[in-house]
Amino acid sequence: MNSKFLIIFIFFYIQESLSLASDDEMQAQFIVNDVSEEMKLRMFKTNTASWNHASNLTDENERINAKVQAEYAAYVKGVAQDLAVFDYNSFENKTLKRLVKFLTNIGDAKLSETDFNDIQDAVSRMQSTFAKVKVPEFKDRSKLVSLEPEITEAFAKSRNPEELKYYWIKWYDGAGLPNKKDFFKYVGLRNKAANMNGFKNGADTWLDEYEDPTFEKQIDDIMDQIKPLYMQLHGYVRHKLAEFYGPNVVDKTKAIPMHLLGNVWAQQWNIGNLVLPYKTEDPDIDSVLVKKNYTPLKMFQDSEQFFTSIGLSPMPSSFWEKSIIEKPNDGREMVCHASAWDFSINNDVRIKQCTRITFESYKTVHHEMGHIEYYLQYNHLPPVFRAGANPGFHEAVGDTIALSVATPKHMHRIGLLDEVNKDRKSQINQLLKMGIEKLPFLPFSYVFDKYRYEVFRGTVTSENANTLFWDMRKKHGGVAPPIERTNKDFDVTAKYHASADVEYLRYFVAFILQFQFHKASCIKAGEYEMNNPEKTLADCDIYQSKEAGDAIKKMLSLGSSVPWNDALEVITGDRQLDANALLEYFAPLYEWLKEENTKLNAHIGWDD
Ligand code: X8Z
Ligand code: ZN
Repeated sequence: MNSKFLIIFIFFYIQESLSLASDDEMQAQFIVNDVSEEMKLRMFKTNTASWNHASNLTDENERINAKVQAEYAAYVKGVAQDLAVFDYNSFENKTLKRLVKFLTNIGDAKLSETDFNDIQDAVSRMQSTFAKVKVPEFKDRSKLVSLEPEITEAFAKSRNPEELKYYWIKWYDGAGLPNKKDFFKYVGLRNKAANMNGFKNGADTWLDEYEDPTFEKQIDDIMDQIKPLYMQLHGYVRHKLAEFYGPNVVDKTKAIPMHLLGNVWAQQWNIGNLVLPYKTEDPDIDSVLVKKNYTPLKMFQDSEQFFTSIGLSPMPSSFWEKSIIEKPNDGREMVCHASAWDFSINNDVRIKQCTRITFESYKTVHHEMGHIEYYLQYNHLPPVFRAGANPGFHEAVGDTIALSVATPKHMHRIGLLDEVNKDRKSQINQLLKMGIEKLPFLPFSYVFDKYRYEVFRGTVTSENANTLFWDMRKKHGGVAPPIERTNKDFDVTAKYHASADVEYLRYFVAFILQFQFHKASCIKAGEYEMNNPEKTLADCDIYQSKEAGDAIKKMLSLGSSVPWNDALEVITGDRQLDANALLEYFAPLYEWLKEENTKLNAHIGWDD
């Protein structure tokens, strides 16, 4: 084609594509562009107010934060009203359609000003109450201790059932009942906002983020799929605990008393030294970290080093200046629960974490840095698309990296282990450590939101709230509180995410997804081959693999601009959440547990 014809062709082509965009679409696009710029500045302001409050819980900071959040909500509401005139479903441009859909689905901002302020106040009060709980120390009752670090450490280290029971009761009493009134107030207002946005209730608002009407059913199916493996692990752990504590503390056929599982909520069991089947030469990583003089800073530098080794971004210098990586020692109250923040402009990203020198905390550092990498990879997108493909994606990134970090191969590479023992005993021990970290979390996270769905849906009421919570924890997880809890108690808000209004299904999704991401990255890194005992999922370390890093980067840089199935396909080739990668990872453990439980004559399941 000669150049004159080419120019005429291009001219007609442009005319044609322009005519495809209706006037409505052009107008909507104009508003959206404008909003994107303004929103970034406003987000910086609201996130700054939240950060100032969360890192210093004073009344003054709470007041300022509430005011700034209300201003932002009014702005978002105005934008949604301007865009409400368009029927975005008729838009040809898919991206624009998605942008307008997100900008008009505005959650609590839809409420009246009074209701908005009320729900904000209720959540803010719950979060502060949770963060400020202090309880008398077990040994010296004149001294007060907090969840982080003292109570967390007692659960991880103490093997005195009386001490554990004492802290359990003090903690749940302190962070539970005082928040009950605000919790139900918040539930009522969230349902009201849900109705105003066209949803049946708050449960549907949360589930909407997964953009698939069958999602709840898919989660139920995954629970069923992993149940046989979980039951074997549960039976084995209970048997070992019964041997250690004796029949007066642990009954070999009933739900496990949860205070013995190494974690305040028994969500991830931190009792490796009690249940590891084999005595080996492998050292305990907690003590290695201490011996090697690890500091919180060194942990964060290690994590950054891993991410950059696969070609992801280093932390900007402001990250190191503005993050809070240790619990401040100046008497101020702070939300210690770890979090990662995106201030939306100037590459300002930060982590706030009360880091301890333990392997558990080391893995949380990677978890948090995974959030930061997501922020950095999608910051070219308009602000409404700066989110995980679904909430579970955001939670899975750092955990995927931590799966590599936790391999003996990697720990040897970075000097945490002097040698790697490849014998079967070390391998089973390693899989069991991973098993008690990952598998109990599935029924825990499943129940945590199933329960809150039932609250939003009205089946759980203020009258039956507490017994139903523990009934569900027992039914799905086989764990029980150390003493009988009644409806005079209220225990769900003793977990951060219930007091702080954080949806929790995201973590269930992340615990399945991270194995899908791990498998896909391991294949790309040449570290995994099906049926090759030299290249298993449990052994794979994607450190320094640019191929794996590129695939992860591609997925992260999409943010929420496309449905999550598309983002998943980019890295794994799958379009669905799928527990098979997790089951494959743990397959040798499953076989071992079945054999061992038969030998031990361990009971499987739990009686009522
Ligand atoms: O809350 C978190 C992170 C912050 S997004 C520390 N996690 C859940 C929890 O602590 O309950 C990570 C795993 C589950
Ligand atoms: Zn997280």
